[in-house]
Amino acid sequence: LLRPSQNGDRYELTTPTAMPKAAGFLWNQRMMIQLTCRGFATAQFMQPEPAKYAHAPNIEAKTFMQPEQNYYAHHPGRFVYIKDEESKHLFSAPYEPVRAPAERFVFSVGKSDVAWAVESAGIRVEMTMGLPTQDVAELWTIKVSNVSNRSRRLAVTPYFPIGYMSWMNQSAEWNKELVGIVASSVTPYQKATEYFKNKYLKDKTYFLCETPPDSWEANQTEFEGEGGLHNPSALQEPALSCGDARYETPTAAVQYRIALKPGEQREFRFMFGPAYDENEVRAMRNRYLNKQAFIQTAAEYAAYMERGRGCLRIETPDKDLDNFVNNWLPRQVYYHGDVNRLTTDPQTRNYLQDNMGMNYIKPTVSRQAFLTAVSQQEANGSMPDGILLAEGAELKYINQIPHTDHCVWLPVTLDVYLAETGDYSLLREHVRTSNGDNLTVFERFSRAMDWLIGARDYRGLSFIAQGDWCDPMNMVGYKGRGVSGWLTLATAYALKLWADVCEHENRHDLAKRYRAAADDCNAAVNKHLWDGEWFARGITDDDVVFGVKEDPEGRIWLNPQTFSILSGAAKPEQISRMLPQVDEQLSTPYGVLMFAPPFTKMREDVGRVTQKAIGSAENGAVYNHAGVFYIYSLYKLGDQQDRAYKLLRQLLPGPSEADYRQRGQLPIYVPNYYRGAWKEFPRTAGRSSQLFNTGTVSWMYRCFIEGLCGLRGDEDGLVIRPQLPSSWNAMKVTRTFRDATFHLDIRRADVKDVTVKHGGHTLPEPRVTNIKPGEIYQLTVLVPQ
Ligand code: CEZ
Repeated sequence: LLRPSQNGDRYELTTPTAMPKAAGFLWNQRMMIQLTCRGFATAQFMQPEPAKYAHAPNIEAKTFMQPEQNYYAHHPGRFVYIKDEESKHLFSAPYEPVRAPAERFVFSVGKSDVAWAVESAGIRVEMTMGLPTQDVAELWTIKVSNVSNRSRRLAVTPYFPIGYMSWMNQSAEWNKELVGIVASSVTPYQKATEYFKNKYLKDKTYFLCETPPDSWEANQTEFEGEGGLHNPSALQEPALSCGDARYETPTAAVQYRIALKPGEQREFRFMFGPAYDENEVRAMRNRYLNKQAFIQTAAEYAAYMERGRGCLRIETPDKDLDNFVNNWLPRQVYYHGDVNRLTTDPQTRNYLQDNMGMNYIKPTVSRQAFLTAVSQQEANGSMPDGILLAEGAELKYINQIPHTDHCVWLPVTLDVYLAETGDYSLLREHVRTSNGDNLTVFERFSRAMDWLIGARDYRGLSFIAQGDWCDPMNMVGYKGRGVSGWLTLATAYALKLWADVCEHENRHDLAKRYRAAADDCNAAVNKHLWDGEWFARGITDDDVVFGVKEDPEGRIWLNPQTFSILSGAAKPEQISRMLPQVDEQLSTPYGVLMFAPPFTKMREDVGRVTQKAIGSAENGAVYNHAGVFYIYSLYKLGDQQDRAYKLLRQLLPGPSEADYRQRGQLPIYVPNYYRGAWKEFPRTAGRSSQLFNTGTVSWMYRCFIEGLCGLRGDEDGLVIRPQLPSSWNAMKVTRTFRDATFHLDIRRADVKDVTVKHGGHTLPEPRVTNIKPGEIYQLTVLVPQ
């Protein structure tokens, strides 16, 4: 079904039907494309708002990226039909639209390309797609080989549907000079002011051929005829009709009639992408559409991916996990930090956490992100719902709904920046906001903390307004009174982290003040929200405590338990009650549920979250972001490595075939959720959302680095406290840290505490100081049995 390549940097899926939505993705700073094993594609590019160059066959709604996207015959994709002129046998690669069973099928996802090899009736088709590092375009190579022992005559017809571009104006035609189909459109709008915004949009889509085809078709309806996509009428003719589309749905189909002797092959190259005008198409063609440029571009792109390789290599008893941590997890972290989910207004908490991951890849990017974020701080110290990243960008979708947690993420993510770099100078940078205030980063963080302290009710609990971390929890506090237990705890955690920084900056007065406020938050939660065995989630506008024993739905929520551990609200005795409840009520074979039981109907004093499909997304899924917070808190406890490791492993599909099938996703990224409702709907439980935009990954990487491997920096050193699961006796780790390289040979031994040996000497404590850039440290690390 599924196999990793030698070093795990590719995964190969050998059937298009067992995991039909399994996909790979590539990106650069201007675009992203997700390709499924069956050949469907979802691509978007930034201009600067996200836009498409291949569309659905009808008007599409514009939203943020959605989970569990469905595919259908006319979904955008990249396909090639192969027809044997003698036998009339027709199939398509990779699999859609014909869906003819292949004798051999390999979908091979690499870090810097996506490829297929498909064989049917003695013909092999190999397709590979890569991206340029800077430009928006897809570079396709399609190789057709005769692997039978007789000569063959074939019609080879790449088919790249362009779809419904615009209700105002759309067309497509062959362009002889450019050697390709060029489709044109006008982005629809109503307001005259929009015209000026749209004027320079890339409203053309091109499909260029390196080799001129024998015929082509630019008209979708003509291509399909009465045969439909499974057997297009155009393929019954001796040639495509060389037609155009005039306010008709454009498509790009081109045909090569070729003869291949046994063992012979032909290679074709194509480009697909958006452009402003023909000059741009021409320039793109000249730049990329030849063999040499393809090779060069692929090498550049691979180097670009390599810059995201991260700071950790592990060798553990779990090879699949090693593959993921060494190859794929840093790549997904890099993606988040590199492109901010391809929006111009990332949610503030996402922006900060995605950049938190970047500390392990390129801390200068994280540093700049703090400056950008606080440059948009409100005068009252609060943070906006989204951070605007482009000129003229606006807060959209969810960012128009007031959420109250954004300030919390400042110290939480700064904690990683400081641990990774020791660069406290960031705090002394001056940042001016549009209201004219010119304050240091330190002052801005303090203001944010003051705002959090102030945004609490008479009980000392934090107002939730129309949401906290949980976006769709929009009706707990919309009347202005409801409070969030989780946010109160997260506030306490943030305040404590910030107090430590104040201490470091010799602001003992402030440290004291923020610690006292944190204690106050913790005390309020203990007083009002401890339910005997776990913490409740909040209190509604009408004073109803929820997330408690009496609740038949939404009885126990994970986040308050997690953050009570992080904030110190939960005493050891409380923790020992909570953890078994989490195990019992929230654990599934696919990870830990965000809460349980899921809601089956609208609860008007909780909100939209209760209306989501049972066990999907925030309605009681294995919502991995919440899961990984919990894992992090378990590692913080220091004596929970088995619970932590089990859950950490469950974030990833596999390694059993049954698990891969159930999740339906390749182990090359972590999705934002797996379906929950494990007890209610076991058939769909575990199913991946297939959405690789998720705050999970920066925390997951952190859990491997700080938790499992126990390698966390402090101001002038690296602390070493691995937390191996009890079933492991040893592991090897390579960690780069502050430009030095650490090779750690970690094993169990008869020691009382972690013991680190360097060059024959035992260090006085498990901590390396005086780290020299460029130096390689060989360490032996002994951990207690
Ligand atoms: O978005 C995520 C947010 O990006 O949901 C998380 C939240 O903490 C992240 O910041 C938990 O709510 O509005 C909706 O209902 C959406 O479902 C979003 O909540 C959700 C989507 O998964 C975004 O991809």
